[in-house]
Amino acid sequence: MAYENIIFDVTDGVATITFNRPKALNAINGQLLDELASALDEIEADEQVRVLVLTGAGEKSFVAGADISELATFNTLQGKLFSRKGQLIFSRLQDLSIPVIAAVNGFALGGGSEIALASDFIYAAETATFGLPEITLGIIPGFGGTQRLARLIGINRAKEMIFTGAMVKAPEAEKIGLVNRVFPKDKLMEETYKTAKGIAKKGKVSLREAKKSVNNGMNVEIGIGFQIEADAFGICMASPDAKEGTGAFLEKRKAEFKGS
Ligand code: CO8
Repeated sequence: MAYENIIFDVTDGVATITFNRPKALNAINGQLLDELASALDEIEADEQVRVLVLTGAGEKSFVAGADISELATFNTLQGKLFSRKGQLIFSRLQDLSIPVIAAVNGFALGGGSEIALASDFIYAAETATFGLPEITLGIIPGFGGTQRLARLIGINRAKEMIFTGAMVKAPEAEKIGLVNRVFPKDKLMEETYKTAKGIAKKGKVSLREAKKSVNNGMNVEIGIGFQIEADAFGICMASPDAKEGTGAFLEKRKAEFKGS
């Protein structure tokens, strides 16, 4: 698929999706969602990709939300279907078998915050701004935000952000656990790729099983979570990567994971 609203790149096992609608501060329209889904298809089909980085084109914005000019035309059914479409695609991000890092370079508002919330963790430029301002438009977060934000930062803080629509600057976002790390804006991508490349050198099976274990354990009773972890551990032990990792330690050399 030729992309018009995103830039898709794969270098040294790290895929990058850059949201790219600069005239609308990279806001999400239906076409952008289709392109995001298509890029995820490409990633899933490419054994070499070990990590995905999400970011926004330009200095000002990561993603400024759903495209309000498109949203404003929706009737009830169209709104519901668009919400569902976004939820399903963002859930694919959350469930992707490789780690996903959101590098938030500017405004991450509404659907932009919701994309970041579907990633595994968020790095932010110190100039980045988060927020779920849907309430000021007479609507609510509809791409998973009411669910993921409360799980990440706690129900009361999530309700405060959703009910007020207030903007949260990166340092505050870090304090409340929405963001993992904050960097000067000219260091954000360098630091993100440093982490991404480090992760890309790890075993693909163990990354996949670790992510699955944490994600699937979040919504079940802890005893079931332990069982999920033990099953995932067993899958890792059966992998050539586990033989390589443990063997390399015992032979006092660096592990060379082949990703199986
Ligand atoms: N949609 C469409 N266009 C946008 C959006 C957007 N979300 N955000 C910015 N733009 C456009 C502006 O209209 C403007 O275009 P133009 O130059 O043609 O007038 C251009 O981008 C630049 O924006 P501003 O001039 O407004 O730039 P400022 O620096 O003054 O302000 C802000 C930047 C604060 C980011 C401001 O643009 C803003 O408030 N944007 C809207 C943010 C917002 O409310 N986002 C939430 C949208 S709703 C949503 O995300 C719901 C998700 C769930 C959907 C569920 C399915 C139904």
